[in-house]
Amino acid sequence: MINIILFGPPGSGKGTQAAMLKEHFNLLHISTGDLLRAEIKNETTLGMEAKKFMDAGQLVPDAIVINMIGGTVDEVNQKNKSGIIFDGFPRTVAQAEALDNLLAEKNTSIKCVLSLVVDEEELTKRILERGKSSGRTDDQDEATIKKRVLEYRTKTEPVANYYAQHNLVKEIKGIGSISEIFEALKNAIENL
Ligand code: B4P
Repeated sequence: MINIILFGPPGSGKGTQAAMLKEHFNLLHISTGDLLRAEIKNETTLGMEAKKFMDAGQLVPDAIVINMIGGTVDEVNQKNKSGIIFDGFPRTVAQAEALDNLLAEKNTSIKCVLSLVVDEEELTKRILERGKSSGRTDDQDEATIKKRVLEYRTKTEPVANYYAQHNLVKEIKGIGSISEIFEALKNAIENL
């Protein structure tokens, strides 16, 4: 199985690129951001709890996210996919450890972490632009975006160090056209 983590700060293009890569490589796309937004839309207890954190630009607690991801991994066989592309997960070292355990139970593992590199000025610009039409409250003001980037620097960047110990991280320039970045990611996966 080709299991890949698409890694990077908020607004770096993880969701955009994962949608294209899943088609090209027949992968199951697991986006914790999308799963959480679906829970909010359906007004579930989990969604209502997660919303408080998301609106404040904070990460949702690990227990909620890890619990939510459990069953989704099984869909890879049910849907006859070649592997999984994780988008926006794991975002903490505790989530990375939980994912490793979950995959080990299925006799598989992460093959590569593709890390999109984008500077903060560009991230803020992209997220504010998306906020004009996305309806996402976490996209609409600069203070919340700054908080999200700070959460990334303090809690999520250590995840890259966790996987770097096993030599799994490859950095990809995340600035340029969407198709240029797709080509770079596609080549990296083909070279695995
Ligand atoms: P996510 O839904 O994961 O989203 P994101 O970080 O905002 O964006 P992404 O990197 O996917 O950017 P996109 O492609 O959309 O997270 C939202 C929130 O959910 C988090 O803040 C957190 O609260 C919570 N959450 C999610 N997962 C969690 C977890 N595991 N643990 C705890 N909490 C969790 O691109 C952004 C914009 O840029 C788009 O408008 C796009 O069109 C544009 N764009 C993309 N590529 C571009 C390019 N090359 N050039 C110009 N614009 C580009």
